Amino acid sequence: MTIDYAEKIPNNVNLSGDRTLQRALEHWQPHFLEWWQGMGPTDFQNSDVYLRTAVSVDAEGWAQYGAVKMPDYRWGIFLADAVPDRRIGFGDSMGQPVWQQIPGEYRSTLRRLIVTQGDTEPASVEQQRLLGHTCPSLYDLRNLFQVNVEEGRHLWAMVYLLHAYFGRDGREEAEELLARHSGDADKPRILTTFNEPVSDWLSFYCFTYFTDRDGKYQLKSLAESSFDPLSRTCRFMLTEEAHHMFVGETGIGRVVKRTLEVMKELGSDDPAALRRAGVVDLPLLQKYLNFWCSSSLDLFGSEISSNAAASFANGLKGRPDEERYEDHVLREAKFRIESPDGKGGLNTEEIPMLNALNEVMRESYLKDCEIGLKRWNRQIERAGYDLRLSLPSPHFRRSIGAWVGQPVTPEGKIIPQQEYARRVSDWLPTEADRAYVQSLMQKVAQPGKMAAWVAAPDRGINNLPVEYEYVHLS
Ligand code: BYC
Ligand code: FE
Ligand code: FE
Repeated sequence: MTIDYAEKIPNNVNLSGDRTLQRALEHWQPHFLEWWQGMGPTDFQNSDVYLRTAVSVDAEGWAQYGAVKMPDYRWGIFLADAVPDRRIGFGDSMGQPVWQQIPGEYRSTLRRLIVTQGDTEPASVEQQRLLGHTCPSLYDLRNLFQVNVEEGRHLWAMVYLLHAYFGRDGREEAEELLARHSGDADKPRILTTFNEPVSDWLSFYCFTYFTDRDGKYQLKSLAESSFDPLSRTCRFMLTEEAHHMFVGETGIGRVVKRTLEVMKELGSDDPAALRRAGVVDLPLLQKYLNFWCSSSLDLFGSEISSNAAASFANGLKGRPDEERYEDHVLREAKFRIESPDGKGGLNTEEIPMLNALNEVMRESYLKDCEIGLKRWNRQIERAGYDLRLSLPSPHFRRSIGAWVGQPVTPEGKIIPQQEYARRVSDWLPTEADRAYVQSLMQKVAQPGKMAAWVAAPDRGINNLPVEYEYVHLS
């Protein structure tokens, strides 16, 4: 189904047929644009950026590429095509027809899920707003802006649901999505990771690798929802999400590649020598991986969660790729879970699977995270070095759930608090590490040129050469 671009708000939901909704969204639109100008990428608003814009929701040929000034980006409302006779795929009402309207008893829970999802999208744009000034290349600058405009569109996607299905409450929530700000002392964003600054490009690559991947998993689980408009909205958002994670995976891969080149030139893997040479030594990269992975693991919520149990049983939020599983009701299933006993040991308990669904999802997320690690480690192995990058244990540095404040190593070993305090600077970026990374962040803006700490990508965007002028600065 193609998208109607003639309308003020591009859409494929026949907005012109629903005057009330159209008016509500047209009222919100200038607030969004004000937010974009005030809280979105600083400067660059008059630059021509080679962006992709969704023009259809068909899996093939859904996007069009061309030079666009960001404020002119056609943000709009696009739902994946309806699946005829779609049935509820999990929970206690499995097999019944999906809902086109929200059952009254689930209204507040669904609103909370949609608001939480919606809150992350503009939060990420705010976190990344200064990065343009230190871009390592025009290719990267374009990718940053591509991610930013699409997160802006994901906000539109959730605002559409709030306006269309939640009446006045929904309109108020939509305004609040523009009023909370990442890192704000009084009105912060809802979830932890979205209040962390993303002030250098190494963090940006890690964020798009780990945090956008949480987005993938949460969107997949909401795509299973019995509330069909939510499902269709999330299914289309997932099409855009793949590129965000691509930016992260290839970004980190390019950092590794460049560091290995310099290691070879110097004939050394000494971090001090590598820092003098102006690249990211691999132990430093490992600290950034530890930081962003552990932060993103918090986004799955507590290991034991009655919210997750109720959302699943009621058909609001499923597991990612629900069809992979055999049991879709989970009234009998159990899950063994480990928690710290407070004395340096572990408690193992068996809990109802329904209550463990956040943990189940976190586990599948971590498996997905391994894919990039394998690629980067292959690069290191081929270069003849023994070091291997790894993911931290899900018990390391948690700020949500059973492991909060526990002294656990990245390998998952519980150690005495004092030892933890002594060794934590080996595992997480220190002030000095961050200052060093910041010192590498110098803007490179000639077509085809790359900053010295990152290798060029293997190929450009949409079959264009890497040297293409992806952003025409004005
Ligand atoms: N930070 O039972 P619990 C994306 C709260 S990323 C702060 O443990 P539950 C994107 C929780 O809200 C995807 N608070 O967890 C990526 C609850 O509070 P209330 C975002 C947290 O409810 C990059 C209390 O703790 N989408 O799209 O089962 C760029 C107890 O909750 C945190 C979604 O998250 C935290 N980390 O699950 C751009 C999907 N964790 O209600 C975009 C929608 C938990 O008692 N959200 N809490 O006040 C959800 O499905 C669930 O809200 C969560 C939490 C998975 C986040
Ligand atoms: Fe998003
Ligand atoms: Fe994303």
